[in-house]
Amino acid sequence: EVVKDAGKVGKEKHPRKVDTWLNYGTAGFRARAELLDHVLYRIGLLAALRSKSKGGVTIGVMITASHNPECDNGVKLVDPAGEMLEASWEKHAAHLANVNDADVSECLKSLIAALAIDLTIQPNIVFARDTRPSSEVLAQSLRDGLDVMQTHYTDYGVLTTPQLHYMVRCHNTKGQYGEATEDGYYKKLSTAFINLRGQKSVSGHYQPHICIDGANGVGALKMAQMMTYLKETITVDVYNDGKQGKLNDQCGADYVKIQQMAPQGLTLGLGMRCASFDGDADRIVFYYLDQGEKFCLLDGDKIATLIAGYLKELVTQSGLDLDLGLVQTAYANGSSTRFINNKLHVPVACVPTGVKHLHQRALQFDIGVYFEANGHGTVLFSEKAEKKVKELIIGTGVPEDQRLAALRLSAVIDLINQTVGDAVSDLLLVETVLLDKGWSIADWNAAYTDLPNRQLKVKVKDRTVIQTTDAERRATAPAGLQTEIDNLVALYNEARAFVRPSGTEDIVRIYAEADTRTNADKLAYEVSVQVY
Ligand code: 16G
Ligand code: ZN
Repeated sequence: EVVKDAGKVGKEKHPRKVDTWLNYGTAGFRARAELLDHVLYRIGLLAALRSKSKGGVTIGVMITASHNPECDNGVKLVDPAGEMLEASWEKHAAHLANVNDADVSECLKSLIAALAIDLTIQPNIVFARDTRPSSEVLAQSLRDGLDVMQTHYTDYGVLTTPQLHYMVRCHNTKGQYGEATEDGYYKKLSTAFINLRGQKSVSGHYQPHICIDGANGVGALKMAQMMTYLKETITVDVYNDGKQGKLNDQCGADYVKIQQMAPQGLTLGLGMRCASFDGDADRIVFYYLDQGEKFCLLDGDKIATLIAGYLKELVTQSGLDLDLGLVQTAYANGSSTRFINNKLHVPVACVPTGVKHLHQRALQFDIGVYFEANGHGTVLFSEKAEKKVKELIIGTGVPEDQRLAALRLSAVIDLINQTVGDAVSDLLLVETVLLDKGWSIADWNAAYTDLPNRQLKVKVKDRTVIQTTDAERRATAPAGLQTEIDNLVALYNEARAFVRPSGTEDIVRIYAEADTRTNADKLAYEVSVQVY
């Protein structure tokens, strides 16, 4: 019955008006908002099945297109522990989203049969949306799908993506991870943060003041809310708060990272320490002007090294036997990888682009730090790590400095959003480390010097002809391309370059780094010519 209704309601209220094939890509479905009405409806149906297939645990749905322009939108499913949808379900999602209206019921039926889903199980869903004008209407389409499937759901309204991931995890751990409300989220993070600041007074070069570019999105709103919980610990000025500018327009973390310059709407002056969020606040990058007024960017690699270095010190002080590792992608600056290997002595793994790949790999360490250079990242603490930290805190005869280190580790566990990268949570952790070290942003930046780098994108007829291996660092097709790249790279010092098809846009991306700005730019251009 339900399945039949699903097809009927879809046809009547949410027909598929286009025949563009939409893919469940690296970060779910993403397209121009007007193409997504039927997709949201059908995702409602699929989310219900996903929850049923997991015995009725809570599944999340987030409506956002992150750093994409305001006219785009998107949707992704969040699995029970707050992680990305299991890869095998991506093709089910794509199939259901793209069949003709007449075939929706059939598609559902075959999924139910193939996956042996028990239809009597009550599905549970939580969902939220970003601030895009189109998000509200799309949320209604989603609700229609959930209603047809007689789903029990909580609509959180406007949230950041990481807040929604947090809610999913809270629901499925019976409050152990935190309280499944916005207030619960702010309280959990702010308590840990205030606790970590403890009696420490501001010293050295650290200044407890930061300017945030909110990308004219949800992050600006939620950061302002978080501020009301932070007491007198730090002061934050929020720019690009959405009152004037357009979402992600000449601002936000993606813009700042790619353009390597300050966003519109925030006039960067000497002595200012700034950070940009992206449109759904799951990425953050930092920047400032040095004494020569040169723009300096501290991206995901810099954040990763700061945090990994700090955690390594705490683990060492605690005396705990825990293996700490860091996960990066091909985009990680060569200098950062060298620094991690040679100075931090922390093992580094490299995986293909996309949070799901980094997250999976980070789970293999006792403490896994992962960051994409674009500013998306977090820290994962294994059950073993959390248990050992707890035991040390309550243990008898534990030397005071070891116990203190364990207490700090325990607060970091609460401060970091372990479900996914979270700009607000990452910001608070960075503030914690800088205070502890008495560092200015310039002190932090001095750890190593980034190699100049350039990213380009090229529109090609068919981007799928480019295939890669070795975590996207080498091309296996078309034939001869990698040899050309190798020959070009060999002409420069400290150089590296790769090409890969984008997982979110119909383009090919090129990355190059080399000893000088001019050489990085030149190499990127020369490689791009090979791709045409
Ligand atoms: C998505 C990914 C991000 C990745 C980017 C690459 C998630 C939540 N987000 O935004 O991690 O860096 O795609 O895009 O997985 P690209 O394939 O177009 O370069
Ligand atoms: Zn994002």
